[in-house]
Amino acid sequence: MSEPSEALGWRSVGDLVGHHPDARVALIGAPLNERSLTPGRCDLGPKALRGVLPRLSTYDVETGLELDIKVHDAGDVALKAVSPFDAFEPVRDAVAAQAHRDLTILVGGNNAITRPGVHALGLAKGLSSVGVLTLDAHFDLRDTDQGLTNGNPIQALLDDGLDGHRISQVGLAPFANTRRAHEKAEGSGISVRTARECRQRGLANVVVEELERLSSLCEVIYVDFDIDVIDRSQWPASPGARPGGVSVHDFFDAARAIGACSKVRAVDLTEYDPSLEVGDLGSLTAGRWFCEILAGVAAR
Ligand SMILES: [Mn+2]
Repeated sequence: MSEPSEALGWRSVGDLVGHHPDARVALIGAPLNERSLTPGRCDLGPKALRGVLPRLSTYDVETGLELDIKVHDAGDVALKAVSPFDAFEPVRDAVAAQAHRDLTILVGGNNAITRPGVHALGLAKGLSSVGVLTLDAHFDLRDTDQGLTNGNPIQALLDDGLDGHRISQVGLAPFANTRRAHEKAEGSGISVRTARECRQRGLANVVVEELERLSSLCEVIYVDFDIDVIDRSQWPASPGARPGGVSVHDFFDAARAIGACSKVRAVDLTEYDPSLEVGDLGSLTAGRWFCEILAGVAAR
């Protein structure tokens, strides 16, 4: 049996994305690939995400939802051979240019796009108005003295003055982080939720608790989906994913809950490397993530 497609007359999520200046949601590609700790091709992520959308229907058989949210495609930020340091302003400004919408979806690229994305939300009322939630197997709290990489966006944000109490980190994996990073996180007030806790209590439950906590402290929330939080068997297309990560089912539920939170004004998808793709698993997972985010926005 073949998969349905546009050619068979189905309305796809790809049909929702285009030049729609008045849309509630914007899509921006941020193909940043420099200074990844494990060299790869995260720059291919935006193209792969856009390319899979025609294979996704707008209809959710589980809830009866018909996705009808237009998405303004703001294109890609030009980041070829650009360092995370030099990417800061163009990524920040690209996100800020869409910040009047309900939500901006920033598709990486490596995790170094998160810092400028957060700063974009802080331009209006300062960094202290912004909360940050990460779904990530890693703390991303490596030192910044050797420069910005995909391993230190959260450390860089702390250095910028973001109060750790306004940061929630969900999905931390064992034997993938250092004691030093853990102690830094706890010492700076970051709320730390491990992969085991997410498995035992439900990732979406943990995420909703953290969204509520951040909502009480912040005016707007930025969410970083470092896709290596997903179990490697279900998500091979990222250098950092490990066995024992969260399940895709839980990841999708969490994405919908995050999309539904009206304080969430920008989300990113990072560390998706299509060159590691196995059987379209990565692109279809990224595409479903996009659908779940939109389904959440539809429920606002
Ligand atoms: Mn990360």
